[in-house]
Amino acid sequence: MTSDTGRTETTGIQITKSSDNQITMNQLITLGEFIIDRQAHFPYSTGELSSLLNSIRLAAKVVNHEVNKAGLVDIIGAAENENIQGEQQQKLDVFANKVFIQALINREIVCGIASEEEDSYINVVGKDKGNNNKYIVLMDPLDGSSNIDVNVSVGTIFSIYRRISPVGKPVTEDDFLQPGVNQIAAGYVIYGTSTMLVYTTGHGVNGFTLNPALGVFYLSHPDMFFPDKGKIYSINEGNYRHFPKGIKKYIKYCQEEEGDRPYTSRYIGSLVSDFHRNMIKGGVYLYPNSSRYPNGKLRLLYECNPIAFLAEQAGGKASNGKQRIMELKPEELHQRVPFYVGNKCMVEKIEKYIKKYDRERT
Ligand code: P6P
Repeated sequence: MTSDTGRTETTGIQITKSSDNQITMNQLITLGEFIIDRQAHFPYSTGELSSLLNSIRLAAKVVNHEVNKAGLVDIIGAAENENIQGEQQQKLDVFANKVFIQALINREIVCGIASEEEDSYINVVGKDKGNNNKYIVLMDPLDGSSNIDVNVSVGTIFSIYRRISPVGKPVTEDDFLQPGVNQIAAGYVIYGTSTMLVYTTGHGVNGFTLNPALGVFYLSHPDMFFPDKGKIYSINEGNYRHFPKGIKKYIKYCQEEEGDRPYTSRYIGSLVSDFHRNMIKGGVYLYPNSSRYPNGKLRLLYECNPIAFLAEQAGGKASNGKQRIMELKPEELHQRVPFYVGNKCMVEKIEKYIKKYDRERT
């Protein structure tokens, strides 16, 4: 069937008609084909990274199926327990965590896994009790899950490193406490009006949209890049009174009538959704430190570092207000940091305000 736009809904072949009625056929690329095609970027790759990304692709489809029908079955709502963050675990949180862990273990391609929903990291032992795999994965299996009950989009965030401890031995905490600059790949799945998988391996950012009828992700957003300027700021202004003075001053700057301002305030309360919109439309996401979260709320290892990798690959910037996020040396698995990510010029403006007003306080 060919719709008006010329895109066939079954084979993924896109047929477009030019003004002089020339027909051009562009084969829509599936995520699987793209991963194989880009494997060439890793000359020494044994295909393990491709297999790892494919296991994430599979898990994303399984979680998407549940997220999309959460309103119909008793999987919405809070699970009985809390995670290490002291946050009420939503049933879908627990489900998504299990699905991603199982998908990664089944493929026997990782040696370790860390998750927001797990108190400590998981040492993955292969069938032969050894484990010669070299990759570890850190993830937030379902970020923004408090939004599930109100049908607001949520996401999965993942970050991939090579282990630094000896192959064949159990993984160590140091394998997980690597700075973000060591990431091999990072990405997110956004379960929104459509489900997308967006990832980078250090060669740009590419977005794939799921065709739910076929269960296939197609390349829909090649080479994603921040617009030159951004006019959106995303922050929970309900915490205004707790913010550092520099952030209060930046918020007022965004609201002033001057030049291309006032900016637009957009805050979904789901990092993946706010970041995804800002990367496409231009904007900045802020989660400052505050009296409630003295070190910020977002977790360095499996929220800030992967999003920072994507942001930098898309021409943006990610900072804790003073330093590049990806150069921070992690101290512990669930470490929180202040987080500012988006258009480079917007993040740099925030850093200037923080520097100016921090100095005034001292
Ligand atoms: P607040 C979700 O819990 C999350 O980690 C991010 O996805 C989101 O941006 C932020 O916290 C929302 O936090 O305090 O504004 O509700």
